[in-house]
Amino acid sequence: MNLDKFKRYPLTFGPSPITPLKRLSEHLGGTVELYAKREDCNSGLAFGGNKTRKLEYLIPEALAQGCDTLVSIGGIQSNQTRQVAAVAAHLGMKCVLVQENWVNYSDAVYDRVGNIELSRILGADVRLDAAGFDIGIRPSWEQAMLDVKAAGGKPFPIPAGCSEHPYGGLGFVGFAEEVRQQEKDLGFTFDYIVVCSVTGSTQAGMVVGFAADGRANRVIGIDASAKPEQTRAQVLRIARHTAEIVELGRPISEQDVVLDTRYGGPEYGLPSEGTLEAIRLCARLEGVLTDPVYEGKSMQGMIDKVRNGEFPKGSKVLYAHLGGAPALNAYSFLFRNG
Ligand code: 5PA
Repeated sequence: MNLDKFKRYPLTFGPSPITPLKRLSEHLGGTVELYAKREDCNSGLAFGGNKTRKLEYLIPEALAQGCDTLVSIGGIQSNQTRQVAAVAAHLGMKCVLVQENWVNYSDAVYDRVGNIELSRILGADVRLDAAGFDIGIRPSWEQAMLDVKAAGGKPFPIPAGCSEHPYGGLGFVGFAEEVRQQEKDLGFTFDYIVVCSVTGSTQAGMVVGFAADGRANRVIGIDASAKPEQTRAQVLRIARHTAEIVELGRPISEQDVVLDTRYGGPEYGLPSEGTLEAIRLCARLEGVLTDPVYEGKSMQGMIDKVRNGEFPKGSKVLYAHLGGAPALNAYSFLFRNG
């Protein structure tokens, strides 16, 4: 496998820390050891998160092409768009963000606080669009690109979650390489890696990265799209493409992609009671915040799997904390009583 041949523009602090989730592990019976890799605090650029790691491999392309405007897309409380806005500011570039109506939720200030507030403060041109949830390529995003060109700018398109970009999977191939290094210092290896999946390139990159040491199917994706067939197909497609460009040396098969579909409901962006319980439990036992759209669902999935005995006794499980806490403000009604 060869990841080093790709240029990487540093936007993160370096390797993100791995910390034990001791009290949560004990609370769940102590039969499984839980750890978290903290992508949620991987950068000083507007709190970072999984997109910041992905963008490290996209930005060299934007610079090489002489682009002056990053154009991206997401829901109103998208973490992706907030991270793109921060990276654009950091690089002295402009930023246009299409924010669609992906979520059937409307706290009074849903389109004012949290991620979208931060993107506006970061100077992005934020455009609200009425279109609903879809992880594919959107007309509104293509229109934004045409607008930048018409105004004499040079846009660099960054698709939803960076996922459809040919280099979208590279960042999380790097995540696996980083984990292998950290395992040497820790003196043990992880049996499972739990990751939230929506647009797919986070899990796809991990599948390829961990395939290099035989752990592809130990990456347990937890679907948060509530459209799992689409997400699964996208993970598989991106993993296959990424495996080819990093020269993994073996094809990625259907069996390499594990996606648990039990926790994505009731819909994308809306938490179930179980998700809210998991958010509170992790916060109160560990002081670690997760959000109702993504990480709360993967936290719920991990906790539920431990409770059901789905991880063999003695397993060491690594929870990939991908960020997302800035969206919590937009869901204040759900937490009005804690
Ligand atoms: C997101 C995505 P993938 O999209 O790579 O599958 O990652 C899922 C994910 N956790 C997990 C957090 C905190 C995320 O933000 N967010 C999107 C966004 O617009 O923010 C791409 C959907």
